[in-house]
Order: sequence, then structure tokens, then C-alpha cells
Amino acid sequence: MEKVNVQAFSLYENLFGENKRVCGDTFLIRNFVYECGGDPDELLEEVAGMKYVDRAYPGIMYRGNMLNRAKFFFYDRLTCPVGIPWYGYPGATYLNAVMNTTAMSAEVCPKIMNLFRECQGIPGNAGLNHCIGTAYTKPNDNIGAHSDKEQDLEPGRKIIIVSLGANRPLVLKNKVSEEVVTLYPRHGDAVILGWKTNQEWTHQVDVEPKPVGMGDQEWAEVIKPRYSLCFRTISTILSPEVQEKKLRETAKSKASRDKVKEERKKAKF
Ligand SMILES: O=C(O)CCC(=O)C(=O)O
Repeated sequence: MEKVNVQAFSLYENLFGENKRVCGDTFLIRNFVYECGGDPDELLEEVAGMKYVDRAYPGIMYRGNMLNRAKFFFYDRLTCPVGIPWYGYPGATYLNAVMNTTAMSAEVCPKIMNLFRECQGIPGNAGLNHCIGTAYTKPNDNIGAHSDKEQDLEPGRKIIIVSLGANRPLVLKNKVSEEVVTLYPRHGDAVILGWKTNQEWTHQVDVEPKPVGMGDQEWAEVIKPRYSLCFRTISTILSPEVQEKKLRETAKSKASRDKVKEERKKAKF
């Protein structure tokens, strides 16, 4: 039996207080990890030690290109006893990487799990079932402007993004007015991204600007990594049979794309 240490979240009542609102239905919560009963340093140590999918692994590429960040995938065995939550990105080839999604357990990641349970306790978040960890370890690591794809998400749910390690700017841009809000989430803070904000704004994590006069080599040596844990409620749950089928389809479509490329190459000669 797994032991899960659930603390009471002391900020429940004013978690979404006006002073924490950054725009629309989005909030920046300082010291979130601490308020959840966790220690950000210990959590960082655990997250940094998790097995990330190697960014050079073809299954994690996006439209054939390596991502500027590394990722790991977790899901909650209690909320998803059968099948795994599937969060698809159009254009991503990383189905097999997602198949490496690990069931969260107290043996593997007790601190992530405790935080996860606390996030499930936030009103309206009971079905939270999925976590993607992202590691920004190289100077140019970033994630470009995007809105989270909705098709596999439970409509209306919040997306909780916990920051650990170094600060990197998290930038929100309104798709119509082009208004920009730049947040600096610190070690242990969380941005709670509302459903409406995700629809109306893009978000991105920028590279940390290199100090003036510093060489690239030196910068690569001194820059500190940033990690994020992104908790979502996924409505698409793949049964083991469907996982098998999707893997076969991915393999088949990759084989046919490779064949077309090969034929095009030959046609040039
Ligand atoms: O790392 C972050 O803070 C944001 C991650 C993100 O936007 C995503 O994975 O969609």
C-alpha cells in the first residue's frame, strides 16, 4: 500500500485572491510548493533525478526536430487504474515516448506525488491525472509561444505549472490585443493557467539572457537549469489495446513518410 502524505493546503481560501491574478483566470502563486507542505529544494532534487526522455530519441522529436528541452511523463494510477492518459500534440512523433509514461508511485517519486495529491485537492481539480516534467538545462532551452492543445484535456480545468530551480521568464501574450504579461516564477512558485487564458493567450518560456560580455562557453558552464512540473487533467485514456494500435499506426506512417522521402531523393538524380 502506498503511503501518501497529504497536507492541508493553507491557501485554499484565498488561493485565487485578486492579488495573485496576473490576467484573466490565471494566477501566480508564490511559495506554492511550501504551501503544499513540500520543500522546494528536496522536490528539485527528486525532479532533477527523474529519467528524462533523451531529446535525441526520435520518438520525442517534433516535426522531425529535436526539442529545445527534455521531458518526462507521469500519470496517476489511482485516477487511471486502466489505460494511460494520452496528451497528443499534432505534428509530434513522440507517441513512443509518451508510451514511456510512468505510473507515479511513492517508491519512484514520493515528493512529486505528494505535490500532485495537494493539487488534486484544489477545488475543481479532483480528476487531475497527468504530469509532464520539463528540463531546461542548456542556454538556449526554451518553449516557444503556444496554447496547450485542448483536444485531450478535460474542458474548463486549470493547468498547474510549478517552477523549480533557476528563474526563466514565462511570457503570456494576448492573441488579439497582443498585450504581453511577463512573469518571473521563482523556485517553488506555481502559475495556475486558467482554461480561458489558455484559449485567449499564448504562453512561452524564454531563454535566460546571457550577461553582457560573457562568452558562450562560460555561459553554458554557469547557467543553472530550470525544471517545471505541468499538471493537467486528461480526458483521453488509452486502453492497452488502443496503445498497441496507435504504436503500429505510428510505425506504419513513419515507414510511409520515409518511403516518400527516399523516392523524392531518388527522383532528383
Ligand atoms: O515549463 C513551463 O513552465 C511551461 C511548459 C509548457 O508550456 C508546456 O509544456 O506546454
